[in-house]
Amino acid sequence: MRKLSIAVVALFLAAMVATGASAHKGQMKYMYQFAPGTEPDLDGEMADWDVVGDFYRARAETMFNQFGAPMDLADFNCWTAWGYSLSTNKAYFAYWVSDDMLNNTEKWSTTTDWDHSGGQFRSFQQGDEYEKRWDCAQAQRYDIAAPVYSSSGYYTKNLGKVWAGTAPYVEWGGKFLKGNVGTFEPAELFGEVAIMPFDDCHPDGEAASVVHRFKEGEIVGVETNWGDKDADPANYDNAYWSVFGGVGASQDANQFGDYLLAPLESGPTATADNTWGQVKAGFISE
Ligand SMILES: [Ca+2]
Ligand SMILES: [Ca+2]
Ligand SMILES: [Ca+2]
Ligand SMILES: [Ca+2]
Repeated sequence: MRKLSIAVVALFLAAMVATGASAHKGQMKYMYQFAPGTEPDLDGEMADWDVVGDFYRARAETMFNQFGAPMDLADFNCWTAWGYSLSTNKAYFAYWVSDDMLNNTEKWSTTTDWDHSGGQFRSFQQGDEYEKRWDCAQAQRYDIAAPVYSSSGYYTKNLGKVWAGTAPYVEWGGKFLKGNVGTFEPAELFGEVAIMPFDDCHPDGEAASVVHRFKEGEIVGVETNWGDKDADPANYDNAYWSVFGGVGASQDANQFGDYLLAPLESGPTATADNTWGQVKAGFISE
């Protein structure tokens, strides 16, 4: 096991060097690798995420709040998980949310920096032309309300490049598991989203943009936020939850956390003596 741990650390450091990782927020997490043909169906059914174990999930219990409200799982509860596929070259984001009162202003604000370049990516204040070109270009902010239809008029949205926030660049499935939106009653929902990754998202569309190519073992930058608004849809109830705790992540990719793109659970790395499960144990014990 000691030998395994050393091998794992070597892999880990190689990935860090390869991506030029800067200091990001929080503790590294892992994106599940879907084997070709096993990518989730975007049908709103959760079952195809059963293979994505707890190791890959972020849960409300470990999220950070930028404001004052204490953790209360009856007020807000969730899990999120990220996956990717080398076959489809898409990122997959799944979430279960339980909320004592769901408004149609509530959503995931999900930010992505696939090549881990870091840096400011919105609100440059250098004029409209500059903003049009560079807003959400080198990192992206997606607002994901689905299956809720947002009061702002979307299920999914890219805040800087409208085209990049809709199908086929962002596709989703989802449904309510309990209750509904706007009823002042407890509600639960599930959603699953597929995102085409960009290193440069251009105002002229996909042909003018640079698509990111996922590589196993690379580290990408991501942050995921949910502001809980209950009685008053215009106000957060002192609750703005994030997976990594990066303040200002909506415009600064240096405030994201890190996800390592995991190897297949049952791929070439999985032999009798060296399964990814043991690798994960190595990470934990080291
Ligand atoms: Ca599904
Ligand atoms: Ca709540
Ligand atoms: Ca709420
Ligand atoms: Ca970037």
